[in-house]
Amino acid sequence: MKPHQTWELYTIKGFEGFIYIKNPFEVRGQQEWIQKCLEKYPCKPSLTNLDVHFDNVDDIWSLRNDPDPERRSYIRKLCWATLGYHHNWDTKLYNPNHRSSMPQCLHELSNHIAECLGFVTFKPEAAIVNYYNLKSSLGIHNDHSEEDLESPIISISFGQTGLFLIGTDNKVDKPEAIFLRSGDIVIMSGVCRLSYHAVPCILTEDVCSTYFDNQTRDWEEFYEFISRSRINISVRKVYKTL
Ligand SMILES: O=C(O)CCC(=O)C(=O)O
Repeated sequence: MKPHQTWELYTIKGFEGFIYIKNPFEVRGQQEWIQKCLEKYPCKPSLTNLDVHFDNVDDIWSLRNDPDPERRSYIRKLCWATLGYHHNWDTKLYNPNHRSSMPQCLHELSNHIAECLGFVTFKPEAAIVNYYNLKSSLGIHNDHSEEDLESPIISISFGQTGLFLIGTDNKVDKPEAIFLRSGDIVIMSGVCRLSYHAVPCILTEDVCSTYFDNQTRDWEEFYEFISRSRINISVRKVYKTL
């Protein structure tokens, strides 16, 4: 990442606790994170949406070259992966006994962001990685599953641009809309921690020339994927620390 003294931070009047950081990553940093989100984070011990439908699916990224068309399609069917304490989508609860370890790099990245912004008690305990294709959207919701609602959510976006709507504690107030481009970070803290939000659509932009100018051969396949997709990692502190 770039030195934090150079980060461009923005807030929105009337949306206290909402912080937008315009892409503070170096080009190489973004490439490494995208690579991790595709190669590492959908593998065990993470849970993914594919576990529900298919047995023994792991290393989803390398299956993109599988001779079997069904297995080859898994990467495009990937919608989410959970890391650390696993969010249960049905009960909207976490289970203290149902967790895997948080990847060290993600732990360090989110701690660094939190510290730079003064959230000194933040502890990265759970992450949801969302994978969007160009037709995906995320409906209006707020994140209330965590016991610790005093700690912020740190949300990092890569790849194609998401239109992000941030509202208030009710679904009636008019939301503000911002574009989240590759590398952008959003913090939802304080009053905004429980605000309703949504991603109604994904837009395509030329992410290659803007962000990934030094393409190597190894990177080509990641670029091909990301030119048609968006990835969002949201990191959370789940439990109150005594
Ligand atoms: O994709 C995004 O920017 C938001 C993700 C989100 O709201 C969530 O995972 O709860």
